[in-house]
Amino acid sequence: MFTIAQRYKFIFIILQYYSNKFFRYICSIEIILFMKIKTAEYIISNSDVKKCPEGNIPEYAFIGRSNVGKSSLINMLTGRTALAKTSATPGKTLLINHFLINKEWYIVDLPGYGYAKRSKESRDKFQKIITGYILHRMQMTNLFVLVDSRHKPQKIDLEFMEWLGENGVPFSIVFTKMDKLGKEAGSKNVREYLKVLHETWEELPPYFMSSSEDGRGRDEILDYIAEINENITNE
Ligand SMILES: Nc1nc2c(ncn2[C@@H]2O[C@H](COP(=O)(O)OP(=O)(O)O)[C@@H](O)[C@H]2O)c(=O)[nH]1
Ligand SMILES: [Mg+2]
Repeated sequence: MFTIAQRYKFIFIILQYYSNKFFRYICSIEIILFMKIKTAEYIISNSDVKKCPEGNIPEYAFIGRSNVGKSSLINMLTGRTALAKTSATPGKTLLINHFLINKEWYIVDLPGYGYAKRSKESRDKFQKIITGYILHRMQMTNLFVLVDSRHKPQKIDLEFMEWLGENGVPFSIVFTKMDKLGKEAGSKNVREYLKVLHETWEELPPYFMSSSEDGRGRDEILDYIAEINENITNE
């Protein structure tokens, strides 16, 4: 019925079809599992949410107590040593900083909270900026709440997370400075932290353990971002 040449051609077409499919599958795995930071650019700093960049590029915001290691984490994630300024004098800036990554998504560096020496005026301003951004910024796809892995759960962080939950804000936790504790002590602290969260949360938010010193958590956080980005584009 078919000549041998036709049979071979048929088999060849089938093989080509499946190898193409397989190739595309491998490529999509690569996108999801290995996010590479090709470009990281500082774009703008604002104290007014309305002046933040327009458009619908997804944003990943970072927040936590002053000195928790937020700037260091942003530098570690992007592989740029001085993208976000790291400093030993906390609590000074009340700005929303946008960094464009791979021309595809933003890292947003939010002001640190819980800085005791702030004036009432400064605290009110902080409140306005934070609620304005977190509750009304449509582009914010996830908020990373940073907590220092060395400390016991702090009231200010727990209350802040509760407020996020009440307002339906999608967030995850990053335990910072994991290198400062031994392996055992570090994971014990995290376990105890999660136990306290379980007292109020039925379902725990995603969490990551990181260190800006040794790069721990980098792949996990970037993959998490890549996965959300992928879901957004496929929607
Ligand atoms: N050992 C260690 N020190 C860190 C880490 N992250 C931040 N630090 C230090 O903690 C201090 C505050 O960090 P910074 O990134 O400026 O905190 P921010 O105020 O939250 O932006 C700096 O002295 C950093 O060098 C970390 O992962 N490991
Ligand atoms: Mg900082």
